[in-house]
Amino acid sequence: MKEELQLLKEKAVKGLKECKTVDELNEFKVKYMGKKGELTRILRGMGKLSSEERPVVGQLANEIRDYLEKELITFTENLKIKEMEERLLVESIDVTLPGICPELGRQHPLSQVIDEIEEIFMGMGYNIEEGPEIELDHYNFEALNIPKDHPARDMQDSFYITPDVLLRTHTSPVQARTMEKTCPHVPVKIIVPGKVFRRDDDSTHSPMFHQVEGLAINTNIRFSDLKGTLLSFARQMFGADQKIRLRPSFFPFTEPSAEVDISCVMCKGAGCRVCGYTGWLEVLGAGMVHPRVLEMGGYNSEEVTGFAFGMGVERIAMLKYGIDDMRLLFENDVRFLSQF
Ligand code: 2U9
Repeated sequence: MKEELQLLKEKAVKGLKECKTVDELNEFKVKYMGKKGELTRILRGMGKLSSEERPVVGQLANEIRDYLEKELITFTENLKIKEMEERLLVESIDVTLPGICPELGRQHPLSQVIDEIEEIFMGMGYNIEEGPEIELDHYNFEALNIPKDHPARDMQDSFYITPDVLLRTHTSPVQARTMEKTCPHVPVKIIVPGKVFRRDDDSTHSPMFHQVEGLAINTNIRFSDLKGTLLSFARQMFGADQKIRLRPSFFPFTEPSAEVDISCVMCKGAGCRVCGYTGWLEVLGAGMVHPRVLEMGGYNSEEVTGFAFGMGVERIAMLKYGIDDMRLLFENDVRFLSQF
């Protein structure tokens, strides 16, 4: 058996030297030292040896196994280094080549406009509030003094889920909820951005669009505060030379109410196709908060007053970027979106 072991050692050393790859070394390990390997097979036969022979042969077999294991490690390390050197020669990297620039994504133009509006109002001390898109009839209409027979409350114009629950038609219910939450404290100075839903679908209307509405409540808030706030907003958003114009209007939740125009961003007021040759563009609705709405929010309308305003984000984005079809903002075509 000693001779058999010596022969095996010689054969194994020769076999080891013939290994040219790490894979071949792994095969070598299985062939000689694996569970069904040649060394293991010889060791299994040791049971037949006499008790004098067994320790001698056992020691020799252990020595051979240790020797082969050490050699295997050295060979494997050397081969790995050699393989790495060969690969580096073939796959060497030319660090002077220009890199491949990954295409960067960007914010959707509507998100950019919302962020910009938020920044402007935060600069004037407003907080940002958000609320549910699925809303109770109470907060969407009732708390805003919108009468039962108002066209917006018709099933044809709003997306009802049950008679009392609908997709909000404006972000105003968030203001109503904020008043309830904050009352009796003042001031309230919030803007509310978000998605709103109406049964409308053509080149200038989408069933889902975005609004930013604002609300300020305090002692002694006057119409002139509203005018000053909106002029400051228009100048920061559309340019320092902006003018605004207020025309009387009606909303159930404000009294008095106004439509707010800015001077045309295309012709600077001279008159063009975009502004219908008037020099003005309608971008906002606004007014003093109706005393009934203040009362429903918990405030005493004899002690505090407030103003509110609202704007459609899509309209602002279309004017700011010269986009002529609202649907482009919702098609997610990167050729369009990458321009902003
Ligand atoms: C409370 C009190 C008053 C919010 C207001 C408007 C005028 C308005 C439109 C602009 C374009 C909606 O997106 S649009 O179609 N909004 O004209 N919104 S005042 O008034 C409020 C809101 C909440 C508690």
